[in-house]
Amino acid sequence: IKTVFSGMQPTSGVTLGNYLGAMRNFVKLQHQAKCFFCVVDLHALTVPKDPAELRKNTLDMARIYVAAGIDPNVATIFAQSHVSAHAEMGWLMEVSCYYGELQRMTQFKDKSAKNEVVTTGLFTYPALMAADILLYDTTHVPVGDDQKQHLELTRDIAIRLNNRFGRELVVVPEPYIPPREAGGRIMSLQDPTQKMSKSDPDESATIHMLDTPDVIRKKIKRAVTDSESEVRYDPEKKPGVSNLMVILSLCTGMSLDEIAGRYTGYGQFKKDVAEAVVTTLEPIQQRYRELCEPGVIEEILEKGAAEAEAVSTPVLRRVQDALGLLPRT
Ligand code: AQP
Repeated sequence: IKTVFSGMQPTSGVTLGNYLGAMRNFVKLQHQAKCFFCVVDLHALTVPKDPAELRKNTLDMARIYVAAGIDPNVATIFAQSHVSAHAEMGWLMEVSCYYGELQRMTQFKDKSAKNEVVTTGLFTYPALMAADILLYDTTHVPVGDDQKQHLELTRDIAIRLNNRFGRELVVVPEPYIPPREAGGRIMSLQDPTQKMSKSDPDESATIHMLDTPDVIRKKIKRAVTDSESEVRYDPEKKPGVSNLMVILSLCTGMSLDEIAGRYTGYGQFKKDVAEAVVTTLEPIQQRYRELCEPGVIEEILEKGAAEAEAVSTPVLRRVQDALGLLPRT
């Protein structure tokens, strides 16, 4: 692992799924590789947003990165729109991938069916995601399981460009996706066959990273399980219980086997899951509050943008040149 890039959209209500599936790995990887963690505000615009809210959520997402343990002196944290290479490279990726490829993206199918307004950007979003990744000569991309298809497209575009130009014009990135039992797909508390999602209209289905301890306890108490009483890992037959087991395992370090051997019913099990989540999120929430002091996160983003620009501009120039765009003299 040499270079890591990942991004999260600044939508309000970052979830426990975002944390366990992706952000937790960002924190680990920052000590193993050069890391770029982006607040992808341009991606957030694919679904129309209130401007003031988007600005606030962008700052909040960056605060949550730092609060979760990403050290801005070790990794680069920045806002996507602060580095114009992303938008420029985005266009170059749009002209390097095919309409049919974008049409096959299942996230577009899901989101366009749910949203009233379907923007062109929602359709071309995976091309911008490819740009984000390829701009840093990224070797590994830590994301949740739901991003697998988009990442596969990024790899296809990269391989196509390299074949066309007969050299390693861009680095072909590898996915870094945890298996399901390691948090790759945290499920909804109300419908454990669906992924936990920020945009779920059912509040009780999702744990947000900034939920209070009482709210977390209530949501886990109400989480859908099954009519048995056995705590056993079986995502097919017992999706609700298995999901809670994964959450407990990731929040405490206990293995799934240890957890299975510990309980004879769901009452104490759910209480322990709730306390483990509260204990995991409380210090993050405390640091988040400290980071709300004016100017603190803005300074981190300013420094991050300069670092990101220095790395991405030469890569953009390399791709522009290969595609035949005239350099400025
Ligand atoms: N349920 C999940 N389990 C594990 N990982 C998850 N991720 C999202 N949901 C889960 C991962 O978190 C990162 C956030 O990416 P994003 O901000 O682009 O959001 P998203 O992938 O569109 O998913 P969300 O957060 O649930 O938003 P909506 O509701 O808009 O779909 C990614 O690495 C993602 O894989």
